[in-house]
Amino acid sequence: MADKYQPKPEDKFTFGLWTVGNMGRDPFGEPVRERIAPDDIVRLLGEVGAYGVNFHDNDLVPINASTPQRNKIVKEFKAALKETGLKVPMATTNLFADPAFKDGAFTSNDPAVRAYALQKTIRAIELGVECGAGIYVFWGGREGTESDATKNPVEAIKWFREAINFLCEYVRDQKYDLKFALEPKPNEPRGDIFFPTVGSMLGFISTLQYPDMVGVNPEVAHEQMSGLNFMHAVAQAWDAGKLFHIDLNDQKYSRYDQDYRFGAETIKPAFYLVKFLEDVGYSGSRHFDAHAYRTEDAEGVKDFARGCMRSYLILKEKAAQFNKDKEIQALLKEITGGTEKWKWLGGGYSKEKAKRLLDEPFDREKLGARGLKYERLDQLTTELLLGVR
Ligand code: GLT
Ligand code: MN
Ligand code: MN
Repeated sequence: MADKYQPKPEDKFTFGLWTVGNMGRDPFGEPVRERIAPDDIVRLLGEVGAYGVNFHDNDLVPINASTPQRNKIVKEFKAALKETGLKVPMATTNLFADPAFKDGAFTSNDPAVRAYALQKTIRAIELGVECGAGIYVFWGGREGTESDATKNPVEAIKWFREAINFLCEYVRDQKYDLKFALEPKPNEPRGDIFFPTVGSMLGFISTLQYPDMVGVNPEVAHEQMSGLNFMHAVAQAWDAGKLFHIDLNDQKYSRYDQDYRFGAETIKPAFYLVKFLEDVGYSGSRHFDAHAYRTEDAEGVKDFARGCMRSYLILKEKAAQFNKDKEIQALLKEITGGTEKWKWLGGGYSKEKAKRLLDEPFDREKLGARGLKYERLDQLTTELLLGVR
């Protein structure tokens, strides 16, 4: 019998070259795994059943590669894409690894660094478009400070806006079919990073010259680092029409950026997230921005990648079960009932409605005395997830 959790292209599961290619280096230890060439990563992803592969410019082409070297690498990479049928839905720029970016890229205090960051991004956009990318991610990993003596945040926000506006214009000029997705993170590698949460990024987008071209790329771990509810952040992005991409992974709350396998740690929040994405019909990539534990060898990396996709599909199945569960649905109906009586108040303000509302007699004590049965509903959800329903 075919495995019902075998990923299919329509699941839109993607990984970055930097995720399965992660060599397991950390601030205290040297790499534990060999480097894998980009075309071999593509084959590895094809083997485990992914739909696509994403990259930073320098995941594919080393920062100091000559033009002939670049062309050779891209040719081999494209051949591997053709061979496996994998797509490149997203690309991005590495604006954080090189020492030139030690004080940020678009928000560096040095105007020459800001200009270089813009040039590097334009070149990386060219590379992404050449490989078929439709989404371009901006993760401002070093756009921040350790000491607030060093940078004026209002200036930094203006520089960042200028850069994004410039790049939007460039993309329009070239007539590329490309949208931008900005990825927030509260800290690490900087002490503080500007635009730390999905909410702050959404606020910033509305100040741009071409806000329709720009959305967000929320990452599970980045909101959880701040102790926030990721699904709520995603819901706000969705409501604003800004959920252009998503980075799935996991981690223990309020810690450093752990980038664990999706579903490795916070099963219940992961369930509500998958249920949300499936219920609303999110059609973008399900990108796993995570990497295998440092304990793993090459086989362990495949276990990691398969685990991300398998957990997503299991949680998707659980979400469908939740939506079909008679007892759960009856409780939900009860909880959200009573709308008929108050229908007249919907659809916006009118003088008449305000008057009618002010005349309405409310039984406050009765409202407060009603038990909501949320304990029951939550327990049923827990039991469903634990597989005893
Ligand atoms: C880096 C970071 C991620 C970003 C990637 C895109 S790179 O691994 O931790 O959250 O999404 O630049
Ligand atoms: Mn990410
Ligand atoms: Mn992360």
